[in-house]
Amino acid sequence: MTTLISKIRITALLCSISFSSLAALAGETKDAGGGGAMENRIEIKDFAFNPQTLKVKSGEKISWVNRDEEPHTVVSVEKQFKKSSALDTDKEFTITAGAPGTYTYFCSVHPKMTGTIVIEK
Ligand SMILES: [Cu+2]
Repeated sequence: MTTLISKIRITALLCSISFSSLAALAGETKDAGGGGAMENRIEIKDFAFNPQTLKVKSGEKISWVNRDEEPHTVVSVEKQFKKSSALDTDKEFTITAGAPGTYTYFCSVHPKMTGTIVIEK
């Protein structure tokens, strides 16, 4: 019984650690070290996706984060990945890069906002 409780405690501790390192990562770009899956981040700011074109390898994660006061969405033009819900300020949307190819996407609230993901093997 005591071991179970200490396991739970350790898990809770680990969770809080990974949460704080995530928070630390949020303010930085890549190169934070620590290993793990590389995260490719696209910032949505001033009604634009930045970077406009992102190259990733299949299997990597891609996250969008909205830095505008307006809600935005991420929708694949050819429905190649699940669309996001409306992202409020500082909300994130993450997908895992699938089959190699070029994926264009847009914001369904502001269809002039477009971006491209190039997935390589
Ligand atoms: Cu938008």
